[in-house]
Amino acid sequence: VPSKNAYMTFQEIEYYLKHIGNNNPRVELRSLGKSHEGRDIWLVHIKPVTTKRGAARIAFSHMKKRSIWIEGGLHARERISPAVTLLLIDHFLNDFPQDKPFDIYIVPMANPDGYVYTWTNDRLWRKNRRDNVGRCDGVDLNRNWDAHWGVGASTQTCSEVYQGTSPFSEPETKVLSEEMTRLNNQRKFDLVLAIHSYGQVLLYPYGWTTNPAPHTEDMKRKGNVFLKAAKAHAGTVYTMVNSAGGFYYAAGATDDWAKEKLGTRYVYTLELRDKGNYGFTLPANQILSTATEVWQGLEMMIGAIAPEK
Ligand code: 0X9
Ligand code: ZN
Repeated sequence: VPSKNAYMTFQEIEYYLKHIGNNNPRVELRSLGKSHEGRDIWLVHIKPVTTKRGAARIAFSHMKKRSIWIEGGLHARERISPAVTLLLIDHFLNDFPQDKPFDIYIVPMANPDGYVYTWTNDRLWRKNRRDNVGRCDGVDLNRNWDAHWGVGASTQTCSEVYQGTSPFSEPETKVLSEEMTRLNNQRKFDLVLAIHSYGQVLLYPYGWTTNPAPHTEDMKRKGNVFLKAAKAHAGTVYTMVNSAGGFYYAAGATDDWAKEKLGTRYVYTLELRDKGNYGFTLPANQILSTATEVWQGLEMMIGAIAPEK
């Protein structure tokens, strides 16, 4: 079980991932490729299985299959994101009804170099560790996706929202997008969720324009299911807004790319706790309750999404 009361180092996270990859037959652990500094970008695939036999087993194999993609840790300093994402793996394995065939794809640590850097050098580092031509290092990986790249982002290497030299210039976004494309071609994702912090906000696309994205009403309806179920655990209030309208304009993010290029119906960026009191340095004693409320919200939301055609 991943740590519930302390933030794990990258080494500890890798150790844990390899452990579940080796010990759980439902888990397939794969490296999608290497980060700029050569660390693995791990994908956890939780496969659908049923313990049912006979006719029920055959029925299971004929049911409409679902797939979900969850990205954590794209921004280095948002330490609660990988912490929660790792605990979600545990919930999917232990608390998720196995009566429907779901493929769950989880990347708990999308920016390992940045994460390590927050432990060794700068706790509030956001970007990856690209060695830029120019004064400062790092590219904002949530401005580097090939979706209206260049809107609401910076061309200055020293900026916190530096977009990089071209869409998918960074190995991290490149390997993530390639795997997402490959899987989405096999079977369209039902839900793509990018987990960030902070603000307690569930954002729906687009971030590059206030023009409504396809299926906006559906996203809002299912988003409300999340908010309500998440609040039930510890009373934490999450709100829901459109990225560009209620937050700020920013393109080149995972969510807009999934919406536009993959055509995913349900796409969200979730900003976890808190609302600014601790901000990115959320105390570790809030990991467990944050993960629990997110799980409860997510479980209900998936339940609401799944019956649809
Ligand atoms: O700015 C971001 O990348 C996200 N917020 S954060 O504070 N975690 O950095 C929000 C991204 C929302 N989506 C789009 N703007 N497309
Ligand atoms: Zn973020």
